[in-house]
Amino acid sequence: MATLYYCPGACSMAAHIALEESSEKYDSKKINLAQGEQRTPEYLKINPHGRVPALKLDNGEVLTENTAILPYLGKRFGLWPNDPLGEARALSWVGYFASTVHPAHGHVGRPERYSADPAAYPGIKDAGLKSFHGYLKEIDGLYAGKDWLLGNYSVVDPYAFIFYTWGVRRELPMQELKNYAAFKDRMLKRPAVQRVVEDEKVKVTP
Ligand SMILES: N[C@@H](CCC(=O)N[C@@H](CS)C(=O)NCC(=O)O)C(=O)O
Repeated sequence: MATLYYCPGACSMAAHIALEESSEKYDSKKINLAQGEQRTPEYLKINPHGRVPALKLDNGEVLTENTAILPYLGKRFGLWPNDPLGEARALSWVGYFASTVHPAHGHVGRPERYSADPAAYPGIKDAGLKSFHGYLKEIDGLYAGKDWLLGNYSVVDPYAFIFYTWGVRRELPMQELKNYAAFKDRMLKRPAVQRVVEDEKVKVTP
């Protein structure tokens, strides 16, 4: 049985939703990031990067990074396009979310990674929040006229859903993003998403 290492409300939520969407049994282990559990020797043996998500497979091998875990789960559970161009489009969004949108938010939550000078933190956080908000507006535009980013529901959608909840957490005016808010409501109609939101106690509205 696969085991997901995750933290409530973190970017591991997309993999959590994908697993919950499947009919397969899986195990899950909470890693308390606020208490630094990701840096314990025990967890670093699982994921030497000291981050969630990590997915231990049935054969004991561990996959790390959303860019690997989400396509893997998507292909396993029919939540991934199966034509070459569709797959390239999916990878394009997963890459963009992981390498651009998520790091913008990282500036808000972890300014110490970007400067040794605490006096610089407010400026880093402010710039990160502005960039992050700009990316959320872009995602809002992506969902105009569509239920799901790639046409059919795929692992890319739970990934986009996470950033909506982070916008709520940062008190950004998320209701102004009409397409994104409607997408969030569609996500919340899915029983798998409801179970994960309940388990992770995620705030989805301002
Ligand atoms: N590139 C990684 C980033 C993972 C990541 O930064 N996860 C955050 C939670 S959203 C984390 O584990 N943070 C703990 C820390 O920074 O110490 C991925 O996309 O999987």
